[in-house]
Amino acid sequence: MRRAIVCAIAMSAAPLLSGAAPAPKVHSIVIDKMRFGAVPPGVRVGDTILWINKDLFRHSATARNGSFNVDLPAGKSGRTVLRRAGNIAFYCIYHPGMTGTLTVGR
Ligand SMILES: [Cu+2]
Repeated sequence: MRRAIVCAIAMSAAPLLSGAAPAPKVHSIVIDKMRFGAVPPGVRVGDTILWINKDLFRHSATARNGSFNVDLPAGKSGRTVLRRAGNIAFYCIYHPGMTGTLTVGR
């Protein structure tokens, strides 16, 4: 019982002690004129990608490794929370010529 209490205290204090961990960020990638816009630098695990579709067409943001698949009707936006580090190639399932690569750091 005592051990459980100590453990709970240690866990609750952990975020205060690990001051180096940055807060998650939201990065935007704009889709316009049948292209994915610039992929932002400095994307890390835990961050969110906000996909903004400015086109009059439906698009998707679909990871080739299956880690996300966001449907993006015309003029709409959608979000992906990144859970794994690495290079993630993505494309649009409706227009396979639309491609990009996200680099996700730890
Ligand atoms: Cu598309």
